[in-house]
Amino acid sequence: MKELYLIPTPYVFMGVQGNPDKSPFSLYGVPFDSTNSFRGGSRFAPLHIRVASQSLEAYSFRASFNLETNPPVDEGDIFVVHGSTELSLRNISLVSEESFRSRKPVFIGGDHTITYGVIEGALRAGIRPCLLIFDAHLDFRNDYLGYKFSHACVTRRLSERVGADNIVVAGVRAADQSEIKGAKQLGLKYISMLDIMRGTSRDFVRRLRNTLEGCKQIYLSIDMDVVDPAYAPGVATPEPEGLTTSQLLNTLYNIMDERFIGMDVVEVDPTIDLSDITSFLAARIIMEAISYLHTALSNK
Ligand SMILES: [Mn+2]
Repeated sequence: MKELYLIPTPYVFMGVQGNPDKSPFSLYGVPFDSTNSFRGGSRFAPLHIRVASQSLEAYSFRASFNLETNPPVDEGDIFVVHGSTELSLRNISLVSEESFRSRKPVFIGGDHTITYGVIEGALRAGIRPCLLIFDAHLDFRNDYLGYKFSHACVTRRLSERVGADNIVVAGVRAADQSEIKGAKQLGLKYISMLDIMRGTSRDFVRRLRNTLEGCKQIYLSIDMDVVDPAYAPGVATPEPEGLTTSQLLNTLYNIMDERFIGMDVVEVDPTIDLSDITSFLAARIIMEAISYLHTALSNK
């Protein structure tokens, strides 16, 4: 059924197609950027990230795992309707619902609003996950310029579906006072960049682990703007003073376990990127995260 909403792409992730009987991971491009508040272009990210992934070595030093021995299945791009958030979210949720029933899906955005469609699908598949969101922005406004499905409101919309207290946002350094007030009122958990910088990397990992302790299933959403613009300049809305590449990968390696059911990487904008730096980093993050999960699943 989900094939109806998927378009095969000329490039597959890493250049090798996975075997669905062997790999539990499925990849989907989601080239949707209509809700961007500042500048659009993330619709081109799935293509650029796939191309970048083909030149990266598949071996993860942290996980001691070579993803080329068992690559994810690249199922193509979800059919989105530019200009219609409603129809696009519907298609995303149809694909994600079916995928969550038997696979661990990985979505390549697109702007951050796609996560809402993904989680709609998860809920329909009977999954009610905790959400771990890496993002420079709290994205907790009720609306942005009157629009409720702006990418600047995605955490708020998600909180209405899974409960604010089931969400933790890490790396936050951009929010207005009303968002912080709302987050405190509704019990949204967040770890600011200032908190991260004031402690050690172990403190950060410990805090995330404690926050996620009661979660049976966890969905990971990485907005690439959580990374410092020095490492990830090609994002729609960059914010200075972010995580380094190593901080992000070390943290993921230390927290990802068998409870992680899927993930997305969003907000890369290749039209303003330099030498595809941000696409290469996004590809590396996806490869590393899948490798960490392979290790976690085999150690279970
Ligand atoms: Mn963001």
